[in-house]
Amino acid sequence: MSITVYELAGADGRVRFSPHCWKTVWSLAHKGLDFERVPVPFTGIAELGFKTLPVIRDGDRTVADSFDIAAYLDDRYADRPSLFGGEGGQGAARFIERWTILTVHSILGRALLPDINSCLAPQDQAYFRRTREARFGGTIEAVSEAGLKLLPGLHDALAPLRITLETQPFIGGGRPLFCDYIVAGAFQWARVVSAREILPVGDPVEVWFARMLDLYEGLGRKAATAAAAA
Ligand SMILES: N[C@@H](CCC(=O)N[C@@H](CS)C(=O)NCC(=O)O)C(=O)O
Repeated sequence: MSITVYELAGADGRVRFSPHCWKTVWSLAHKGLDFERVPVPFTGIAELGFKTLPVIRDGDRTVADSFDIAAYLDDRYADRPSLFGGEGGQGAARFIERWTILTVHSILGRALLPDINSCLAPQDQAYFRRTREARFGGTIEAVSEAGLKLLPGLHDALAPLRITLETQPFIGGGRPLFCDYIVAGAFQWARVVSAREILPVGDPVEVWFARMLDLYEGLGRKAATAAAAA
């Protein structure tokens, strides 16, 4: 039976921008599982009985949170390619998750606010503006302006990732693991909502991200972008 993944979507349901949902979509593809992707607007999440997405339904099991979903999939489908490469890999992936949120999301999540807002349906825009302006303490335009000034700093902060990817094709080593999906989810978020160049062409991180987009028959690369959907 196919697994259902509920994914955050824009006004055009094909536009799937959530970094956390991308982690789950790539995880399901990594496991070689059949899955159906269901678009959900911000204001539709509560109707599902959850506060955030992604959420998966696998038969009678419902699992929320991208990291918990990956752990569930590795446990339930242990005979399929591992997402963590074992318990130590799961611990290390937790570090990568925290690092990504503190280093990458903290900047992109500010800089991209107006881009995210513009791809949402009107009722979602009102919700998004209200919740994000309360969270960041300023208008989404002002927070984004400050966030955009932090982008050069993001380039510097990516140095450990950059030098790692100079000597191995994936963060997971010779093959992609969940830790790769964690970081790639953040750059896919930017790629779907904005035409802005976040990773300079030829940078080892950009070369790795291109490799990530090509995985699973170009699953990430084929994603509808807000610009193409407009
Ligand atoms: N730790 C969670 C975070 C999930 C999360 O924050 N999802 C966002 C979308 S990227 C969400 O659903 N937000 C709903 C809201 O802000 O109302 C995970 O990894 O799944």
